[in-house]
Amino acid sequence: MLVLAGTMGLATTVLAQETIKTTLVSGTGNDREEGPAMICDGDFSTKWCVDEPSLMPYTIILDAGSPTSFAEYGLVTGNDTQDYPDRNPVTWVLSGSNDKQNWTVMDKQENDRTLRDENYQEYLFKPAQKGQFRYYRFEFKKMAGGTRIQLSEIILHKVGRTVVKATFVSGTGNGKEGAAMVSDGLFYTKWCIDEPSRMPYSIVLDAGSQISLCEYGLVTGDDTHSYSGRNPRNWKVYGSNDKNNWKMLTEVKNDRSMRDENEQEYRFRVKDAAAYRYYKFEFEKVWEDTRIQLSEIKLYK
Ligand SMILES: [Ca+2]
Repeated sequence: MLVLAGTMGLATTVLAQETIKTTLVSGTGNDREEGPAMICDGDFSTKWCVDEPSLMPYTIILDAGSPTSFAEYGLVTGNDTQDYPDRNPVTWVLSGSNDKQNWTVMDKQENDRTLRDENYQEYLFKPAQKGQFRYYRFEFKKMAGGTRIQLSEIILHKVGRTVVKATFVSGTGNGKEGAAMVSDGLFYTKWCIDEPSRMPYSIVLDAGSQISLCEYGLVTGDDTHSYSGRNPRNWKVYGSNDKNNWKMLTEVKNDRSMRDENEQEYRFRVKDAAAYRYYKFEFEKVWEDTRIQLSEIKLYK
C-alpha cells in the first residue's frame, strides 16, 4: 500500500485494491524527467508534464502485458496541481486495442471537471464500454486552461467501487429541506439548515448491512452556485454497528475541494476501515456563516 502525503487533513491513501501493472508503449513528450514514462512508474512523486500544442492530442499508450479487462481507471494529479489546476485534463478519449492498430473507444469525457486543484489525488472513472484489451490509449484533447498537461499516474483498477443503497436514520433538521433529503437519491432535493445552536450538524445513514466504506460522496445543493459558502468546511465521519459506539474513520479540515457548483458530487477517500453498518457525518464548520446545504451523501464500498 502506498501512503501519500495528506492534503487538507483528508486521508488520501491508495486502497489495497488490485491494480493492473502496465508499461509504457509510447507517449507525447521526450523530456526524461517529466516524460510519458512517468505516468506508469508507480510513483506519485514523478509526473508526466507536457506543453507542446502542436503535438495535441497528447497521447499515452499503456501495455497491460496480456488482454486484460479493468473496472475503473484513475487519473492522479501532479505534485503541484494545487498551484496549477489549469493543467488538469477535461476532455479525453480512452480506447482499447489488441494490435495497436484497431482501436475500440471505451470512454469519452468532455469538459469534465472531476479533477480538482489537489496534489497527488486520484480521480476514478468507469469506462462506458468494457472490453478485454492488451493496449490502452489515452488521448487528452483539452486541459482546464492553456495547453500544458500534467498527471502523475494513470492507474487501471481491476475492481470497481459500488454505490451503497443507504437509508436515512437521523439528522439535524426536519421538513422540506430536512436531513432526510440527503439520502432520497435525488439531486434536486436538499438538506439545508441554519441553526447554529444545533451544531455540529449530523447525519446518520444505514448501509443496510456491514460494509467497508472506501469512499463517500458529498453532493452540493441545487443553487450552491448562487448561494456560495454553504459547503461544509470541517467534518468527521464515524462508523458504528450499534449506533451507540462510534469510531472516527476520517476527519477533514478546511476542505477546499468542494466548489460552489450546483449538484456536483465530490468524492472523498477513507483509509481502509473495518466494516460498519451505520455511518455518521458530523459537520462542524461551514465555509461561510452557519448555513449548510447538501443534496446527497453517497456511500461507496
Ligand atoms: Ca436529495
